[in-house]
Amino acid sequence: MSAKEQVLENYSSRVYKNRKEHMVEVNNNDNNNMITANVRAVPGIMTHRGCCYAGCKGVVLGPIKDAVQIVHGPIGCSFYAWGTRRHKAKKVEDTDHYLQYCFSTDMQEADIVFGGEKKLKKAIEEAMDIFHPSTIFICSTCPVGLIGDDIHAVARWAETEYGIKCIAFSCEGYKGVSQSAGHHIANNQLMRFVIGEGDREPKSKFSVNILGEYNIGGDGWETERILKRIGYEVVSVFTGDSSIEDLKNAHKANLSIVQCHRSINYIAEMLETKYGVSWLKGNFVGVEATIKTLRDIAKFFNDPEMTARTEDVIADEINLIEDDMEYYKSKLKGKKAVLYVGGSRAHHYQLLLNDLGITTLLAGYEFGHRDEYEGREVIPTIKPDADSKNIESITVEPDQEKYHLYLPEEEVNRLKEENFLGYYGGMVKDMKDGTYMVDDLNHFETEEFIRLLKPDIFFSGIKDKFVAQKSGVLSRQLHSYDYSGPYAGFRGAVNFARDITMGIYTPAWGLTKAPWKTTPTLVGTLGGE
Ligand code: CFN
Ligand code: HCA
Repeated sequence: MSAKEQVLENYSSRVYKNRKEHMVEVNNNDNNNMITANVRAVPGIMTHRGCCYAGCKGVVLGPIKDAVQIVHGPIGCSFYAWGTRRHKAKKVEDTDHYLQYCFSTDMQEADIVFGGEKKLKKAIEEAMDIFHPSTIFICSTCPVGLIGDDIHAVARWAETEYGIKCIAFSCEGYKGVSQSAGHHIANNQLMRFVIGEGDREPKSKFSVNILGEYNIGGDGWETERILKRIGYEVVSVFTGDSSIEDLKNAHKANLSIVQCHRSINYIAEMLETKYGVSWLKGNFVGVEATIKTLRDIAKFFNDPEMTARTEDVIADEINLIEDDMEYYKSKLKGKKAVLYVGGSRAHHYQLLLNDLGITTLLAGYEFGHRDEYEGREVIPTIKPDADSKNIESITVEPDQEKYHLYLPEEEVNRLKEENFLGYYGGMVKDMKDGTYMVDDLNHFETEEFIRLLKPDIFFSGIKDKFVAQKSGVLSRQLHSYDYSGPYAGFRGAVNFARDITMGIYTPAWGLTKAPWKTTPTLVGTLGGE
């Protein structure tokens, strides 16, 4: 019986039926790797997912450093989305920087009964008195939606009263089925109230935005370092180490490079529709992936000098890390991994693991949609203004089902003759037959799959890290990188390889024995004395 069947057979028939649809044994020969994703979790099943508010406030808005972000809600929610994610940012002299502060209305029972708008206004007054910010965000938590406080009206009041920008985000935790709904809400409001307001012209035509890069453990800094070394101008980063001023100018860039597609595809697509900024999916996690992304960008700009410079930088960066990577590869080759992260990272990190000779046995997302698993069909299309740019870019169809892949005419004709069937994104094509994709992996399934698949390493978040380690399997966090990073780009690949080599080879695994292996931890009698 397959590992998947063995896990599923523990369930009641109702849960079996539900969870079966979220597990796929990969078979890339028959292209029938359909999975159910982005739907409600079975109540009580101990899912590792987060909420809409976490996706909006914690993930997309959290890293913006010069906005005072007031959470309208209980202090627990406020603290959670402030102190846990590792988006790094540098203070720039003479600019606002509020990331070290946790702003909260600290809602109490009386506010729930009598309404919390007054308290929210008070919080804004206080923030204005103490910090004089030029931008304030208000983020709702569950109770706000339930009692009906109008945060948008309060935001309009603050704008008139203080002449500042104040944006409200109705991202109550219960909206949608996971963090994913919150990404969408944050994206929509940034598009509506921030992007497009700037008039800073880029200095050169080689101007780019990096979308879906939150600078966890310094990843964004490594990506920017490489791009700047080649000669690109980074107009804005959404939203790692970012400022409102930079985000306002995103529409001025010539290309958006999308690192995490899941959390920001809405902005990439809206920037294209509204301002004609093309975008391409990149990935700076993994050495080969980084090289491919840099070449794709060079192809987009189609400038001989930049193309040559790209190759020079790639060669030099490889030269600097080659020996280290070879050493770590010799230690890690043949090891086996399981990855369970929120969205795109469960795919991206497989590519870095491939660079090190590590095979992925199982990968899953907390809240990925079907296209992150299966990919989305692309249609080769002749670029309408072919002479402006010789590009490969992707745009979304109104029905959101398919993407156009814009190419020069000859290329489109060639692909059509070959009956080209292309897929954009999707991790299944990068996974081996017989491995597993599991959506919304829960606590029970985590334990069971670890027992059955016996991976050498389980990449996780904080909620599942110790489930793995207590069963004697190393776990490294792919959300926070524990206390390490960056893991992106060339230098990041070496950091990552070093960290997992240290973890796997630490003698600690041989020195510990879980107490329940020798002594029962639960003793009781049934119906007895
Ligand atoms: S930094 Fe990103 S890469 S934004 Fe997203 S989907 Fe989360 S916070 Mo945790 S680590 Fe994770 Fe991704 Fe994009 Fe991070 S895999 S769950 S919402 N994520
Ligand atoms: C979130 C944020 C999170 C949580 C990480 C974890 C992050 O989804 O609310 O569970 O370890 O990366 O900080 O994904």
